[in-house]
Amino acid sequence: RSIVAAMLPQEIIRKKRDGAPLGEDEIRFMVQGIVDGTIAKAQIGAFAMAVFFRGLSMAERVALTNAMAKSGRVLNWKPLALPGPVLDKHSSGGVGDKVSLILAPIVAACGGYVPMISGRGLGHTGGTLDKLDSIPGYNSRPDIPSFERVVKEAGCAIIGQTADLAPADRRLYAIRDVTATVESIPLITASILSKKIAAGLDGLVMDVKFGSGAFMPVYEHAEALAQSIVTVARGAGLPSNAVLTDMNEVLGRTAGNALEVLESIEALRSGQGEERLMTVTRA
Ligand code: IUR
Repeated sequence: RSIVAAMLPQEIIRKKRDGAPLGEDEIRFMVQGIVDGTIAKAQIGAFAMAVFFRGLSMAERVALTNAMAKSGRVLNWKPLALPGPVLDKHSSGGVGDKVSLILAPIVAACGGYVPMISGRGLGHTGGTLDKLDSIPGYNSRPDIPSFERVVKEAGCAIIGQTADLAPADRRLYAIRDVTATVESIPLITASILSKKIAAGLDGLVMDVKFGSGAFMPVYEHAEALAQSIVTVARGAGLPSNAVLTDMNEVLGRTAGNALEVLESIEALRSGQGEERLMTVTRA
């Protein structure tokens, strides 16, 4: 406690600004201050910019991810005694990417359990949450007990980000958004994985998109993000793999929220979705 009390945000920002590695305790202190409001928005913005230019080592990324994951509620599936692994797939997003809608029910049919927490679209890409919200009456923000019940009974549930999972990420992301610090691989890694770890998963596959229909068009950047996510997830104790997929063309036959839901249902009913879409889903 005395060590924590002796820390100053400006000293930690200065250290990272000058390119020095941060300790786990310093990273935890920053995340704590982001959540409890004791660190000013200006300081959070400056910290994000220092990370943007200086980067974070894999060890620092693991520390940031773990601290953010523990900043709120962490789901625990053990008490439900599910007879299969708790699994998820996350995509960095791309035009026409409807893999989640097809994959979650398939994994459930194979005996896995998929508590999928999805996001909105970013830039010109569509988010799974936007697609589900095109279904009249679909409740994409149930309370946690309903979410757990549906995962247990149906084997999968896809919902939006809840207020109590990884609150540090919501605060940090809002500031990144207005300080030109979104495009940082260490910060993207911690943002995505903090939410996945808070969901209590046993395993994760990351689908990193590249090409004109993706948030990150350049292949080498997508590859670096995939490497970062897999390394940090494993470092944080979450078994993980990644695939890299080409989004220079729409994945599947349609782009547009309601159309993509229809295409996904059709692919599941017929077992004959568009070839590239089904190849990515199977991978
Ligand atoms: N999605 C996230 O959850 N976090 C990020 O930083 C980005 C996309 I970029």
